[in-house]
Amino acid sequence: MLIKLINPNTTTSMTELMGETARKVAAPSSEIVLATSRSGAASIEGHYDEALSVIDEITNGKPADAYVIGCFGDPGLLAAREITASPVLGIAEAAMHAATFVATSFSIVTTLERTRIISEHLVRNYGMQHHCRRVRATDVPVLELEELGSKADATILAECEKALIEDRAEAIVLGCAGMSNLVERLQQRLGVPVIDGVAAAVKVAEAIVGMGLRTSKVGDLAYPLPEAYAGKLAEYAPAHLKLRETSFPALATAVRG
Ligand code: 2AL
Repeated sequence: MLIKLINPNTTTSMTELMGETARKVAAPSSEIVLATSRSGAASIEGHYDEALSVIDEITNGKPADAYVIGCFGDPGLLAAREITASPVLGIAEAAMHAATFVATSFSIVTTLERTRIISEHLVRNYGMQHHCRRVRATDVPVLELEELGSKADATILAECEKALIEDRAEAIVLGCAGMSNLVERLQQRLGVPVIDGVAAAVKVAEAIVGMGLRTSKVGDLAYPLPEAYAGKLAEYAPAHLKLRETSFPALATAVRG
């Protein structure tokens, strides 16, 4: 099974970090292909940075059996689901669902205050209000997570500890793909499940593909209508995109991967 893990920001070191996490948890029969956005922001920390950040990488290269969007804002998730029938997983959605399988409540620990607000929107969009106790910002910028010797790890640990005490959270969801290497250490220190969305999305992708499921093309996730696009975005007109195949593979083929 081919799973394409897309880092929607342009920082290749973060893609490598996510790749390590993904390959650690992937089934032996899964091949993880990494992609870094070729245009856009070095880190995604707001709505503007999110726009169109993943479309190029969904339509570029060999079609995959599933795609994972490796950014906690789940940028472009529904747009991506429109332009391919292969399942597309966002790491925030996957992480929140995974958390509900191992705890009745969780808190999200993320990066900046503005990202905290975006995560709150996602909690509501995904119907997770009953499970998510609180979204907590650490004021750690995304790229600081990569800096050796920064205080980022200690700050995140301290915020997770507050979540357990003040929110009475039973699990922690990490609110940035750049935190995926912290899971084991945090879990040991905190003694509760710590969920990283990259790992969660890869495993959910394997499960969904293994069940022979594809994105529904009968409603709002149908392929985009052939609208005319003008100006700088003309090359993104649906007519110019390489839309991916529509067929539903037999279950046996999907499982064989
Ligand atoms: C992220 C993330 O996961 N990657 C990125 O560039 N920004 N999310 C975040 N919550 O800060």
